[in-house]
Amino acid sequence: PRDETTFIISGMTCASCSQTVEKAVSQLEGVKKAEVNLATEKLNVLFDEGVVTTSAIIETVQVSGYEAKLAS
Ligand code: 9UX
Repeated sequence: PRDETTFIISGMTCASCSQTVEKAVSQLEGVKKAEVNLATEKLNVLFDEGVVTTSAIIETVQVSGYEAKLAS
């Protein structure tokens, strides 16, 4: 089953930051698509909820050096 979730990311100040976040999350098993909007500080992720969890995604962002939380 697929799910799509938006996260709010803080700490990104340049385009390279957003690429780091995108790449790290994209490489997680179960993630189909990860897209960062630097201007809105949002990360949109399409993933298989049977394989990866939102907390694993948040953790990956944190390990990359940024803060993440669920939007809404
Ligand atoms: Mo450039 Mo973004 O050092 O942290 S990657 S500002």
